[in-house]
Amino acid sequence: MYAQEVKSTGKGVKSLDEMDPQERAFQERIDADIKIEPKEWMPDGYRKTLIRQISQHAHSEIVGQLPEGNWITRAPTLDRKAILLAKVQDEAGHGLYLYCAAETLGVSRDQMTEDLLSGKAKYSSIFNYPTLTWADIGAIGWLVDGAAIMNQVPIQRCSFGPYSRAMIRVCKEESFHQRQGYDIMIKLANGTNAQKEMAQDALNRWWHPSLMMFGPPDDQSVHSAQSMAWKIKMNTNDELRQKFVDETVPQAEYLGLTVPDPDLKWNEERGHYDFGELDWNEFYEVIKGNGPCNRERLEARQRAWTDGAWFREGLVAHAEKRASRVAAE
Ligand code: FAQ
Repeated sequence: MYAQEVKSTGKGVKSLDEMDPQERAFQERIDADIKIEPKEWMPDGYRKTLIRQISQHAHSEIVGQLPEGNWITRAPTLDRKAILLAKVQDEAGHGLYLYCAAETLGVSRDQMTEDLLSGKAKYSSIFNYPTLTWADIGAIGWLVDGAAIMNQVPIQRCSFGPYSRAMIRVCKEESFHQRQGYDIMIKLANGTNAQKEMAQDALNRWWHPSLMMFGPPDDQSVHSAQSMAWKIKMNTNDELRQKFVDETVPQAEYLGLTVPDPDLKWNEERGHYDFGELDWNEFYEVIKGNGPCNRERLEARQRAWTDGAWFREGLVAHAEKRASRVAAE
């Protein structure tokens, strides 16, 4: 069996000529857009990269419930509360599909949970920022779900069957999330002066972290080249970031809000917006665990795990009792 560790650096991507026959046949299937299914042979590096990306993605959905969950009890109307509740529940569902997709690759749910709770596993940087006002709920739906869609729509076409199929449903739900967020922003931006200021303040705080969701600049991205060759990623981080800026700036203009970037300017020649350099030190600090809410988020997940122990134990006891009754019959 082919067991060479594929180094996931841009430079480490092998050409077809450098591959052994099994690996070459695998790559040719990917190049022909044939999906890879869990029980089929795959290079170790492909499996590892998928486990890393899908589990990080699942953790992001789970931890991502926390910033918005913080506002469920304080939503301004019953309708807003019902919508937010449904949205946060959708995120839990996304986490579960994704954990299942990762499990098909041989990693256990327990292992993934342990990695999250111990702080070993990464989850999206964006969820380490606080939700200070109701407008933040609008900004998250509009910008964070908007960025998530931009990233995940192409992954619907990725090479691994379970991940690509999970993305189809996830993207449908994310579209509703984005619309509900933008709807909150429309109401606030057209409300009183104080409401408009609150919307602007949320945009000011969430704009740059949302752009960082796409990952480091291409020249610092460790995994992009190999992940793109394997069609685990379909675009580079900078390509998707640019697409997001191009689509979102007109939406901010429609709201009458100002994107907090003095360097933002339409570039006629490129047919894209130019935008200012992001603070990548901030990004690396956040993913190292030093963002404004990293500790709080992890503690919330650890508490939920501990508090839920009685329920998990109850389920196991019930399943064991049932199994022994069936065996006795
Ligand atoms: N945060 O070489 P690359 C959502 C890490 S879901 C934290 O470019 P890659 C729904 C990266 O892991 C949001 N870490 O990495 C929702 C790697 O470290 P490692 C999540 C980041 O994997 C909405 C290192 O930096 N979406 O929002 C981040 O090729 C509202 C080098 O980076 C997904 O996970 C980051 N932002 O590209 C839920 C989508 N960026 O692992 C609730 C699938 C990079 O070597 C409420 N994932 N890193 O230790 C992907 O498309 C990719 O994994 C990227 C990163 C694009 C995120």
